[in-house]
Amino acid sequence: RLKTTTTSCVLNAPSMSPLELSVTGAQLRADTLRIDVDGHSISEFYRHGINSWSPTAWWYTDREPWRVWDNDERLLTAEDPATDSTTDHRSYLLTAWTVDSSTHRVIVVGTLGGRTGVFTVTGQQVASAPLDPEHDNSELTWWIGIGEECEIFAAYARALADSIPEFHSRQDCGPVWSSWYSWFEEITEHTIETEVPHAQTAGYRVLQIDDGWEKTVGDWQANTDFEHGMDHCATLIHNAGMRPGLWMAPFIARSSAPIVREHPEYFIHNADGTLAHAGYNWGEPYFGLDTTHPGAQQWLTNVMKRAHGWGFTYFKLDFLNGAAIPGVRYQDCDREEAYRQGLRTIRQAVPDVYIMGSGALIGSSVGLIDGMRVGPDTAPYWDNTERHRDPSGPAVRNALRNALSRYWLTSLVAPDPDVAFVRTRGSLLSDQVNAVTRDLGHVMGVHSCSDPDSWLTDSERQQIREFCQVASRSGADQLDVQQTGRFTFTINGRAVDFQPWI
Ligand code: 9PG
Repeated sequence: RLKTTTTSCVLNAPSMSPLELSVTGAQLRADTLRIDVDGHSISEFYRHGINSWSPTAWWYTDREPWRVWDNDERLLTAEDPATDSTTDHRSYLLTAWTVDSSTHRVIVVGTLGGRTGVFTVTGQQVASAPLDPEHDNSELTWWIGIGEECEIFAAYARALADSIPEFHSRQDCGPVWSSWYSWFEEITEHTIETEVPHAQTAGYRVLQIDDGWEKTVGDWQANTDFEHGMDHCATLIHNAGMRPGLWMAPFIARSSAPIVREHPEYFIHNADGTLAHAGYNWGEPYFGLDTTHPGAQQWLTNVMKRAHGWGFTYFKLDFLNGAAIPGVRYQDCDREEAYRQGLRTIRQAVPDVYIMGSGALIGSSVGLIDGMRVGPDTAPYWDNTERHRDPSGPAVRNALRNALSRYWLTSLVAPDPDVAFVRTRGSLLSDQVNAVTRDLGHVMGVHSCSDPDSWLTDSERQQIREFCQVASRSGADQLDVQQTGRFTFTINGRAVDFQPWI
């Protein structure tokens, strides 16, 4: 029985010793954990998604689950069979619930150590199981604490960092210009050449080439739109004093990619021997790399070393969850361990680069990557009415809600809320919402933008310079950001309230 002045729960775990709950948290080892709430019922709770894009928000037990709107193709990419349910409220890695809304006291329960629990929450009970019960039947380490919301989430984050031996503190990389949210796949060598001098003048530190440069997803060589090769672009960016950045998705390959034909054994299979679909994008299914296969590991190493050899030192590694899908692998290990093995292979191949993970499994990436996308794609529009209420659909609103709901990750990785906007050309966003996207960058501490210089007015150009200048400050000059509540902050003393936008 867990008792505080305002709440009382019954904790159920084998061989459990009495627990003292506090903000420092209690730890226990068990294969599953069940908390029966007794004396109050859980109404508001924290739903945390499995990967960068998965729906994450404070939600209510008396509503339908907060999940990817019925869209089977997107479900595979932005969710996971273990964390999605049409009927149950599921949360990955941790959950929390409010025990006293007047004092903002919450209970947080989570798993530690890179192996992850999935929670099922009802009004009366929080029950949990390992993410991959088939392969993972040894005990997990559970953490539970109670306290003021921001403090208790921060305490859990500290415990998580301490529990991962290979944990490296987050590094920062300065403001990033990305080609995605303006040109999408319509990029050429010329697009990049044109942007380089302007990005340099604006004060960007990284110029990142997104999807559209490769032959195909799975064939990581320059296509004919980059006729002088990727080393040419990297050199240009480098000579302009910026860090060359490249988008890749090395844990997946489109079904039509040559590597799938040549080495189907490098990919995760179904029990019947067919290749397992990791998701759909680019108009066809894609497969997930079996990162436990020695041949696949060598291929991955070669792919990363080659891109590094071109001169890229910042990698946006996307669709990472492809390596963690359920299925048959060369080595019979749990899927999170396979995923971490893949990240370690990359780290060993290219040790000193900045890695920004996207589509990343949140808990299993901690300690192995520098930056992490913490929400679905943003877009130059506010909401995604075409996808009804899908919280994983591209839109500023979805990106903002997800990112702020994961603010607690700040001490573990650089949490990327996706690009901020300044431009009014090629956008449906108002100046006011544009300013909100920049404040979001400031509070998360990760600044990126995709506005091409040629689309900007003179005053917008000036705003970009200011954004980059603030993002480049270090030490005592850095913005002073304080979280004052769930969605409220001060930025250098200026109060910023995101609640009305959530
Ligand atoms: C390039 C893009 C950009 C973008 C990434 C990622 O859930 N989904 O189906 C889904 C599809 C695409 C996607 C994200 C989610 O976009 O987030 O920044 O790099 O790939 O193709």
